[in-house]
Amino acid sequence: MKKRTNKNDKELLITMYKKLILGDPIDTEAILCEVPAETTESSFTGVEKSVSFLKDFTICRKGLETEPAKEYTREACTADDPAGEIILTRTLSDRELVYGLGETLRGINKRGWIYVSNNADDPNHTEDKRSLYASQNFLLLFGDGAAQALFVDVPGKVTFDVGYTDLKKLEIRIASSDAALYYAESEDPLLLIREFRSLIGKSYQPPQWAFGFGQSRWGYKTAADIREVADRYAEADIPLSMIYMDIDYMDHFKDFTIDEKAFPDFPAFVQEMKDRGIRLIPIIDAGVKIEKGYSVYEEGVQGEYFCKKEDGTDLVAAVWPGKVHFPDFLKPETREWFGEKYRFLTEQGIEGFWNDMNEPAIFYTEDHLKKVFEELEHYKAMEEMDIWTFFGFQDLMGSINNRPEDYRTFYHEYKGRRLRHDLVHNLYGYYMTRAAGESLQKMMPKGEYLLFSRASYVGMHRYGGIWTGDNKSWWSHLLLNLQQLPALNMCGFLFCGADTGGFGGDCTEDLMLRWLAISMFTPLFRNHAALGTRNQELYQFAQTDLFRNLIRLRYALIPYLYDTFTRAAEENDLIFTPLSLAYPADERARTVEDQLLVGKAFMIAPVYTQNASGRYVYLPEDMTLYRFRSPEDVDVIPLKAGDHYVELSLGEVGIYVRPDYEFKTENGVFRFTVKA
Ligand code: MIG
Repeated sequence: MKKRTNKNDKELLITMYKKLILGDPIDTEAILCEVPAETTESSFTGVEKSVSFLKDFTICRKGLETEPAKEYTREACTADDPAGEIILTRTLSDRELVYGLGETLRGINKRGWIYVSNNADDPNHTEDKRSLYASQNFLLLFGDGAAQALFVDVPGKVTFDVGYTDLKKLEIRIASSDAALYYAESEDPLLLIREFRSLIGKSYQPPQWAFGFGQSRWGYKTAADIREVADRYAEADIPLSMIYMDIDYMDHFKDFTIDEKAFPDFPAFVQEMKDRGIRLIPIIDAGVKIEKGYSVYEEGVQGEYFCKKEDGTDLVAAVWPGKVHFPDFLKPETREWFGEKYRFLTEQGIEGFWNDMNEPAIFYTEDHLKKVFEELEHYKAMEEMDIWTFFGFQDLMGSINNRPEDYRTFYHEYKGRRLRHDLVHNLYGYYMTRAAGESLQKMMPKGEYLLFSRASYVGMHRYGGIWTGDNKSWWSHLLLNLQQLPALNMCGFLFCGADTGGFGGDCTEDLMLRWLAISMFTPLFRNHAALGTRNQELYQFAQTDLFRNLIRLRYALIPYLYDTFTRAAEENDLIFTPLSLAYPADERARTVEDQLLVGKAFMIAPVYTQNASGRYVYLPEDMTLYRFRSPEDVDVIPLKAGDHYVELSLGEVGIYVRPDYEFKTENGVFRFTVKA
């Protein structure tokens, strides 16, 4: 891709992607450069249309007859009013594969389900769900003729029906009459990914120490709790580079405060841990506690940094601290102000953060709660509830949090427009993390910081990574962990990982052993668990030797993973490549959903079922299996292309080195070099 500069000094790209603008879309800044819009079919209304360069798609735009108002609050643009909607449809051939969509549920191939981009705080990642915490609207269709890529750059709700309603149809429903669409086609699907990545800008890369192993748990309350974790890892002789601090460290869950009783001399404690090779990584939540005298709140009100309601007053919602205001991260002034707040912690020696609850999660809004109480009066007065009344009552109580209606009651200021929240909902976590990233870059000596977020949108990948949120200690979530990686990479999210061992639910020793054997390959490598679940620090389990050796294996892999990461960031490449993309001529490779290439040198095929002695592995070419029990204890097994049953007991990790590569150990570090 070539670049040239126009008179405004904005980079104009000569790219294979073409842009279609419908109506007056919101500029999300997902795409960094100005892609010339080749066709501006701006105002077709209510008619089906095939636009020449969106080859196989039919577009139907149901919009307003008039030009969109600058005040972008019209009801016609809501998800519930079909007057403002764009529908893209396309037939899927039997042989086509549909990849992408970033952080979503189900397999690498997205066919056969419906996905809704609508960032959601939902801790139950079951197969029937449609939304997770992220919206990454990039689709790749390939495997039958030329490959096609489509990016739907719309920050509100977008529904991707990928063969859900009709197995052979793709239908994309945009809940707005305004959209920016980017489309390209090529014989080479990997080229489409690289080109897309060059449009959205270089991925965030953390410092190398962030590739170490981290221990986290919601519920470490005091310095003593954290010291105990460090001590017990040291006693077990298991390497540890980070301990995460969850909301417990704050004073009443207030951002940029520390509970001084629990952490009497925080800077000294940070230093003490750093001297032991452990960095502390605190959490930051989106909501700012409403409390007289709390400087962040006072400044936020004064500076008009918070999201406002229709009547111009600040929205009052509730999250962990109780009542909060939400910073309007879409305003540059708010971002600068909030980003600068991280200094409170960096000045005490902190070098990394995780941003949470930034969908944003809302336990309830003050306004809605009032209505609930009013309605309760009505129920209270009843002699008896019939069953439908009872269900209504249950609903009233059970759906207080994260209500779509609440997301329509507050506004953002963005590029001279007032935007109702639901129309830009999926940008909130992105812009919170952008606020943090832009400031941290300035605060850190080398410009290097660790930062990742729960909610995201394409574009956020330039400022931080992501973790995939509240998974469970379920075997199915092992496979999900692996299957989410390629699509995250496609959207620029290279620094990513899942809560190892599972966040919710109780983790067993065998689950943890198998999970580590997967997540040791992911850039973000963190054991995290929810309050109230069984303790799952690695020293809690009996077979300490196995755990130690798995973590030692990770550390031996770090130089390779870091180099692979750096190259992927520089060359807009994937770290995790599905076999279908790496071996396009191989019929079997098309459907492999539980193996991945990691960088260029090797493949992984981990065990993800309980009580298995190993698993079937498909080799698209001859490979050498290195079956590790520790960095020093390894079986070397040359394998021919084809199917193999590979024995892998608990604590064993298989690395399948590709024929052009050679594996060596140098001073305890693994090297995979191209054969001479
Ligand atoms: O409502 O801070 O996903 O990692 O431990 C739960 C407590 C809030 C959700 C995060 C999780 C974190 C938890 N948070």
